[in-house]
Amino acid sequence: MGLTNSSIGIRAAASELEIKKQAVEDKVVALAGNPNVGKSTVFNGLTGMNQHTGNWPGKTVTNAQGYCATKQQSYVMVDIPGTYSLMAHSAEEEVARNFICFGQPDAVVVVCDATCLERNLNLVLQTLEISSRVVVCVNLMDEAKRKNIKIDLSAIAKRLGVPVVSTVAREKKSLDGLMNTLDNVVSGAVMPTPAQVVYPDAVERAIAKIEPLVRKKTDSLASRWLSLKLLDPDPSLTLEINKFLGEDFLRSPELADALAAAKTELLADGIGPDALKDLIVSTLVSAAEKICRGTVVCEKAQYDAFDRRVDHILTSKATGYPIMLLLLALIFWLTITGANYPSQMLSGALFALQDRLTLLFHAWGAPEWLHGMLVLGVYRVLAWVISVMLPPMAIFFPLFTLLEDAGYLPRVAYNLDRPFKRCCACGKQSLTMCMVSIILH
Ligand SMILES: Nc1nc2c(ncn2[C@@H]2O[C@H](COP(=O)(O)OP(=O)(O)OP(=O)(O)O)[C@@H](O)[C@H]2O)c(=O)[nH]1
Ligand SMILES: [Mg+2]
Repeated sequence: MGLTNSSIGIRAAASELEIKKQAVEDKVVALAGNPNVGKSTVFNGLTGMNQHTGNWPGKTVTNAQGYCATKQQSYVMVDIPGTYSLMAHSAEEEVARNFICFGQPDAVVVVCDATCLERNLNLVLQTLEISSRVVVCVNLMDEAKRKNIKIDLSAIAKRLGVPVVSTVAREKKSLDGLMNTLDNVVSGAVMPTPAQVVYPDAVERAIAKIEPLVRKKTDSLASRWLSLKLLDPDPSLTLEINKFLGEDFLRSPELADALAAAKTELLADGIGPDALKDLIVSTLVSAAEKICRGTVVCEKAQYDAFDRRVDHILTSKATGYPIMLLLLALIFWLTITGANYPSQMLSGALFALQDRLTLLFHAWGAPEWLHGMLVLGVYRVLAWVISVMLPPMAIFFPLFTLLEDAGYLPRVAYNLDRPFKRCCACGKQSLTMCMVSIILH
């Protein structure tokens, strides 16, 4: 675990990453993907670093960089926070979106969860709208195998128009294929031709109206994607676009007029701002569905029936909350009350040793100030800290890890998302709060 001030501090998500290449020919690669799909595990496997990993979403909240090299090429890998889409809803999703959209990486690896590939393709399709140098890394293949899910990777690659590789990120050897493919993409030996999502006619007409003007204004951002974003404005994204381009490019009267005309036409077709958002999302969802049709096969149609039943019990209103409260209360009780016994034993033993040390110092004829400083100062404080802090941590963290391995923590995050949202936070922060409350206790 690598919880540092830079990764959890108040400015963590907002901080921008300065890419530090070791050599000018280094290629910058973004590791993007949905939360909890193994991006940091891939990153650690490739770079030998120790980014925070764990079985719940939202561990990585800021970008991190590391280095790796193949025989052909050296890379700066950038581990970015998980995001379900490029329409960012939280600070860390903004960090991810900003790096993919404006970080100008030489390639983007979109790490996907093989057990729910269709849902993950939503982000893949959005990334393809921005960059053509994309490699799709279908991770957690061992889990897919366990669930009897068969994936025809080459058929998916054909439909997406970009290379698709499979990995089991916990096994470093399986990352070789990813790096070979990455070599081919960044060297130009493989030229991806990304599939383009086709939106309903009215939206396509609106894009066509403004895209030529957008293209005239900038060639560093994908004009089709940018046109779509102008039709469906997101204030934080508009701000980033202006920052990137160094101008408020909507001030161009020609573009502003064309945009107003396109929006009026959309409205005439009955497509207001909310309907446009829905249309974009539903088009992406059905495109992902089409790609997975026939290429992702679950041999057991009800392969996840048991998981779903357990999920329902753990996350439904009637049973989810009582179970969660009981479990968390039990863990806190075990940690707080249970720790009293080892705490007492430890403090008894450590303070008995303090008396011995005092006798020893007196027998040596050590001056009182030395005894006061070393025994009554340094040793006593250490003894207090160890006997108070060690037992609760030794109980809490293994129990928390047990819940994590069982996959229960994402359910806690899900259950608490709604109440946390009311306080302008999100459910996954509850997990950090649990850890912090034990540390503070
Ligand atoms: N079985 C299996 N587990 C994996 C694999 N790759 C990663 N994991 C596990 O999946 C969990 C999530 O991995 P992370 O690397 O933390 O995921 P992430 O995408 O960085 O997550 P966020 O930063 O929260 O978005 C961890 O418990 C990993 O050990 C894999 O190929 N197979
Ligand atoms: Mg991560």
